[in-house]
Formats: sequence, structure tokens, C-alpha cells
Amino acid sequence: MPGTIRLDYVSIFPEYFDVLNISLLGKAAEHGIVEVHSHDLRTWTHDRHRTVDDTPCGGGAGMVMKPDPWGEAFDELLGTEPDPDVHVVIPTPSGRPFRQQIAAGLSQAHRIVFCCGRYEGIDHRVIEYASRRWSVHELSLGDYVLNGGEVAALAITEAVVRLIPGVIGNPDSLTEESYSTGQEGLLEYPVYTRPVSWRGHQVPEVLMSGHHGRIAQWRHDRSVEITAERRPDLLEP
Ligand code: 6GU
Repeated sequence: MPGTIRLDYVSIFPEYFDVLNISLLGKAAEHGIVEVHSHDLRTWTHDRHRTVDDTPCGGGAGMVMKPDPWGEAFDELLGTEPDPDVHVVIPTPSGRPFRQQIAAGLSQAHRIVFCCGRYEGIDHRVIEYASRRWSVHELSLGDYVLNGGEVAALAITEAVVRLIPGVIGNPDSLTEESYSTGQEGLLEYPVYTRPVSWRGHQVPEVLMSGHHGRIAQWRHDRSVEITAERRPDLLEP
């Protein structure tokens, strides 16, 4: 078995990460492949109201997460020594687009700390400070806005953990998938199972023909067709 990966989540809603104890990820944890720890950012506040936010310097709407609780969270979870093998993931709609290739890279890590911001974001000095010590990834799931980084951190976690050897039973389902992840640049073709006739809808005949070459050609054609319709950007040279 390859080494274990430790995942830490820092958030003002640490209960979001309770779901990691079920499903694929729960099994990975049971087998000792992953170790999950979630933390309440307010642990690292010292005032009566356990304040984690403040008004933005320069004015404007919303609130910004104060740097101090994050600094103390880093001190406790990571110390202050630089270590490029430690990965710090900061989900943010202004991050780089999260892709399968980034998931594959993170699946080789031994340590990932997810920093989940709320409000209008985290004081930028926190990102500067962490970037000087660890490998920081500001990542976005796509062009829409979530209220906080928690749901994004869960999505990123699932994409990463399923790539760790031993987490998915059937390794073929991972290699074939390169087809549909944007790695090979095409979306997945439609799939069918029995019965061949269902409520007046038929399984395409070619799939029942036993001609492997024709089946592969049909699937490729459908992939190109669906990609052209839904993600024409993936077909550009
Ligand atoms: Cl990573 N975070 C937030 N808050 N919103 C998002 C996102 C991330 N990706 C898309 N929208």
C-alpha cells in the first residue's frame, strides 16, 4: 500500500466534513489510506465573540476573514517551517480552474490542508504567508459563486481521493475514464444495460452486435457529437 494521506479542513462550519466518514471516503479512512481531521477556525480566536471577520480595508461591501486565526491554525497544524510537500488548497471562485490533472497531482500528496473561507474571502496576506512555506493552490470549481469553500473542498476531496491506488476497486474504471474527464478532450458516450427494450426505448443495435471495432467507432462518434454540442471549447485546436 502506498503511504497514507492526511487531509485537514479548517472552516467555521467543520460539520460539513462529517460526510467524509461515509461512502468511498469513509472506506478509504477505514482502510487507513486517508486520515481526515476537521477543525473549527474559531478555535484560534481569543475574543468573547470568537470573531473571524472584519470590514474590508479600502471599503466596500461584505466582510473579509481576518489573518490571525488562520495564522494560528497554520502554526498548530503545520508549524512555521517551509515544506513544499505540504499542499494548502484554498477554494475560491477567483482560483485557477480545478481540473482532473490537478486532482491527479494532489492524489500523490501526503498532506493537504483545505482552508475554507466564507464572506468575501480571506485577507490576502494569509495566501502570501502560506505560499512562502507550502505549495498553495487557489482553486475554483467553475464560473458560479458558492457561499463558502466547504462544498468545493468536498468536491475536490472526492476527485482526489478516488485516484489514490486502493480506493477504487476496479482500476480499469479509472484508466478508461481519461476519455471523459477532459484529459483526452472528449465527453463520455451514452451507456446502456439490459433490457434491450425499455418503455419503447431500444439499446442501439450496434452495442448488441458483438463487433468490437464497430462498437468502439460508434462510441467515439457519439463522444465527438456530444462534445461538439455541449463543450465545443474542448474540440478547439
Ligand atoms: Cl472553489 N469557492 C466558492 N466560494 N465559490 C465557488 C468556487 C469555490 N468554485 C466555484 N464557485
